[in-house]
Amino acid sequence: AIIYPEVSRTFSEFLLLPNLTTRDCTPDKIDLTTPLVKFSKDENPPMKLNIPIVSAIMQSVSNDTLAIALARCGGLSFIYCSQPIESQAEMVRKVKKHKSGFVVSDSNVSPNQTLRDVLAIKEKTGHSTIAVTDDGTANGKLLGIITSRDYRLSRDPLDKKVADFMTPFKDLVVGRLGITLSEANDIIWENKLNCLPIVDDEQRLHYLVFRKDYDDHKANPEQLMDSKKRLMVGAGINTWDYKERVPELVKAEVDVLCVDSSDGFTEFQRDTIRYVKENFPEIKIGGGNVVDKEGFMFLVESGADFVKVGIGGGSICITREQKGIGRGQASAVIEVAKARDEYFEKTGIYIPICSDGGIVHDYHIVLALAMGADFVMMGRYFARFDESPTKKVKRGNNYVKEYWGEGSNRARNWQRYDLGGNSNLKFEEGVDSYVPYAGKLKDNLEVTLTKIRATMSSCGARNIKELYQKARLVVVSSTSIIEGGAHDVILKESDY
Ligand code: MZP
Repeated sequence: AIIYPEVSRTFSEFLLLPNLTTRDCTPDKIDLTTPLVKFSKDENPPMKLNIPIVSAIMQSVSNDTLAIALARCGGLSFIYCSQPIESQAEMVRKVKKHKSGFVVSDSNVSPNQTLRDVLAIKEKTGHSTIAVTDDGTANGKLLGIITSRDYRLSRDPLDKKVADFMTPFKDLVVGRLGITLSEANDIIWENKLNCLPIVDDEQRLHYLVFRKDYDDHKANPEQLMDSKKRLMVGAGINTWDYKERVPELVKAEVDVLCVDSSDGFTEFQRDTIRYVKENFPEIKIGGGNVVDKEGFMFLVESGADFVKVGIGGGSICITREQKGIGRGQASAVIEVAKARDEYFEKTGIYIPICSDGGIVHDYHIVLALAMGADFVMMGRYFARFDESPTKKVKRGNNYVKEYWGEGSNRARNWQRYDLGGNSNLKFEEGVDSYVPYAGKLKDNLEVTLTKIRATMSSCGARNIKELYQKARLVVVSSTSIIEGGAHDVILKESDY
């Protein structure tokens, strides 16, 4: 055997040292965009994430609801593949129905006009417009407007008029608002939306009208329908039914695939990636998981567009206990990132890497990025939110949500039924557990992103690339970890 002298380390064993924070590096100026897939040094990455965060390919994490919520915040979900092909494809389709931005307008409002001007014009001319929200509900994000000089408010039933007007745009969802006029006004002013409410004769609010992009002023609505932007979604695939699964996911318009396996250094994985590359060359596919240079190079040579790193670090994972296979997540990321940089140096091709599993504290995300990850994948983090697919239950005085590993018998059960009850369950590599319920994804993610930006600001890094270059990491002793938390004080109960 080869015995490596280096100790295998986890995130919690490291801290970042602060660098000079310059005025142009305050948290509000930090850019978190990151490449998702392979690109060469002379081109821009063909797919990027606005935030370096994706959700795990797990039954208890990534369904369509969570995927929509995360994509709206700039991240990406990989819909789980431990389900029948048709139901996974249906989840992908549901995410793809949502628009991420849309403006259709032939209104005669000029770029500098304000909401007040718009309201005045509306008053004078009777021009009307219809707002589009991304999910057709009042909670959805306002996306764009449709205006028409011919469409005027009248005493006719508004819905009929709107329905008629909408016919050529039936792909769009019109936001029916379940909120009051004053709530709508709050939203308008808070978000500085150039937007006007459409009310009926009894001042009941029907639609919000808003205009996002004045540059599209003269655009032809049909053309704008070609340029429609939709939410991005990924999907996991496995190494045994990919020839049936991938074509269905492609038909459902999936944006990116990832082979879901705890050990990606296998011929099965290579065959899966090659099949996708040969049959669907336009589809991007990630491989994994690996923990060293050898595994990384194997997947790169197999054609992977990104590589996922990590074995045994997941919160629900017992692979290390069951099989004795794995590596501390920090050591794995550091080695694979070095291999990625060497490969880039040699070939000019950059293969993004994803640190998968083992993120416990928000600052671990920054550590993973500083160590060279392009983005992180998380399961436990997302399982806690309203949008995750699992049950919320009360335990004692607290609410918790269920969270189980893909290697647990609970997750694998679907195969037994799907394959006619023939497959035997092997030993378990994952556990079935609870995580503390934490509320809405958006609220929690906003806090996490604020913390990430604050840490990067302290490191003097305005973007992730600068973080790689500038971050200074130290290994901490076990006693300094204790020093890092509140210590030697009696904590008061928080009352706010
Ligand atoms: P975490 O964010 O909960 O720490 O880890 C999530 C990751 O754990 C997943 O993305 C996946 O790589 C891994 N995972 C999922 N199920 C199992 C298992 O049952 C597992 N062993 O290790």
